[in-house]
Amino acid sequence: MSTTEKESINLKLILVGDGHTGKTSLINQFVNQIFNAEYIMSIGQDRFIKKMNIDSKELLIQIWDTAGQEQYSNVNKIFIKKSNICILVYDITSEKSFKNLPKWYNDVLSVNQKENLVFGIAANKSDLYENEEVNVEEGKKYAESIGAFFSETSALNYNTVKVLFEKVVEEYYNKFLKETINNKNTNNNNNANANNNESKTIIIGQDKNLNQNTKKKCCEGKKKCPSPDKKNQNKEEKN
Ligand SMILES: Nc1nc2c(ncn2[C@@H]2O[C@H](COP(=O)(O)OP(=O)(O)O)[C@@H](O)[C@H]2O)c(=O)[nH]1
Ligand SMILES: [Mg+2]
Repeated sequence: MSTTEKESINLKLILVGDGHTGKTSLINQFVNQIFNAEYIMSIGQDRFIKKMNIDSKELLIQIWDTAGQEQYSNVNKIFIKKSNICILVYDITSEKSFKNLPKWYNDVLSVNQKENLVFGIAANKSDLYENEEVNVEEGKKYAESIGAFFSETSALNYNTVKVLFEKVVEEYYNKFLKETINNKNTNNNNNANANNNESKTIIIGQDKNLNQNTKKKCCEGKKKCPSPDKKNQNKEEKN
């Protein structure tokens, strides 16, 4: 890829879990670096955007907040379906919120069976450890069982929240994007007519098409494509 070419990568991330576990607070801390001790009821979904940089690439993370009491709402389902990353949130002071995680996990899988869906688990309210009802080892064990990244968070503490979001995004990037982007870069480097000022957005979810484009060769997919030198050589041999 040309060094002047701008590239934005859009990723969709959703937080699910029981009400009061701290989903809205985690997002608020990550996006705005603030914590509000009052409970602000989330109505439907709210969408937030956060820019991140990985591998000198700019990622635009769309973060969707959901309302716990609307577990089965169609709106929730639409956003779950579109997401690339899902963070399951429980409150370490509420055993019930932890026990409900498998239900949330299965709900997500029932609408989003994408192979490339990354899961994270936030064991939130870690600052309230005196009132802990769920041992951290239990949380880790469950995360391991579903192949999710596990993180203890406190919505009061930016660093803990940053680690959670960054790790899941990095995991998605390394697993599902890095290779596609590198292939695309090689392809672009070989394209002598590349427009250096082009600005491109990769919409995740269409990356299958993107792969197909990068695979296309000059002979439209024919396996053996003689290089120009070889073609000339053949001509000369005939003459
Ligand atoms: N001590 C503490 N309180 C939190 C934390 N996260 C959220 N809260 C509080 O828990 C309540 C519910 O948080 P909220 O973000 O609205 O939960 P949601 O329903 O999952 O979106 C609010 O009063 C928050 O201030 C946390 O990490 N530590
Ligand atoms: Mg909320």
